[in-house]
Amino acid sequence: RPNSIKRALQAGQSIVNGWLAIPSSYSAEVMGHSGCDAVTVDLQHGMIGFDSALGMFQALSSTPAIPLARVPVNDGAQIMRLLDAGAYGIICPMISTPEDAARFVSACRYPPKGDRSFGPSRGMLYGGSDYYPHADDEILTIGMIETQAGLDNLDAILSVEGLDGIYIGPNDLSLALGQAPSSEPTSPVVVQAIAHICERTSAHGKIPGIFCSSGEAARMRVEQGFRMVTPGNEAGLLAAAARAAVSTIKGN
Ligand code: 3PY
Ligand code: MG
Repeated sequence: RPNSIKRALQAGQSIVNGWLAIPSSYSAEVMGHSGCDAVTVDLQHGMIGFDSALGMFQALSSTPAIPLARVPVNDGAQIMRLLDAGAYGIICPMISTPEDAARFVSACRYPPKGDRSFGPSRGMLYGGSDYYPHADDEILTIGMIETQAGLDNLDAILSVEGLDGIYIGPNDLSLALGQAPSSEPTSPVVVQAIAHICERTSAHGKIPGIFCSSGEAARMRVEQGFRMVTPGNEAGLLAAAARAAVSTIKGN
């Protein structure tokens, strides 16, 4: 199965990447049918463990959205397990050095390109019986820039072969720059860092992505040049819609 978002991104298009924090295959299925091009199962800050993620990948398989996972940490064993479970791409937090990026990419690639161990049990059910010869090309590798070191080493990180793109974590990046955490930062130092990361990533021919907290914010990021954006996670969307509905009834 071709990775349609990788093709779209390679062709210069931008994609919408939904985000899941609720450990539910039903929520995953609903988000997968929402028009998102990809949906990320967040095992870092979402309330999700491996057993829940498995059912969520199965649910996403019944939708047009490409299933991605964010791992809690740059750990090869966890990355490989999620790929075996059918993730077609990994978003890895806290990439701060080119060594971090190389280790991350290596976990997503079979030898001789990397050190991914062989056993793509559900990967083959999702990707097809020809999974193995195509996996290295189809699996998307996205490293998160959200530390001062990541910012300092940005060009070296972007030079790592096999790294497809960058996702900015605006909350952690704000903290790293001495500001309060925010998904939509307004302090000039963070605004400038975000624009810089977007510009350098595009200059290296890689995919600039960023976590956002709403559709409106994500649309502004696309206009800024980002090509992989998130309209908030499903828990946030649920909370906002529920609040709006209740306040319509109560008139406050
Ligand atoms: C951040 O804002 O730091 C993130 O990782 C977004 O999920
Ligand atoms: Mg973060």
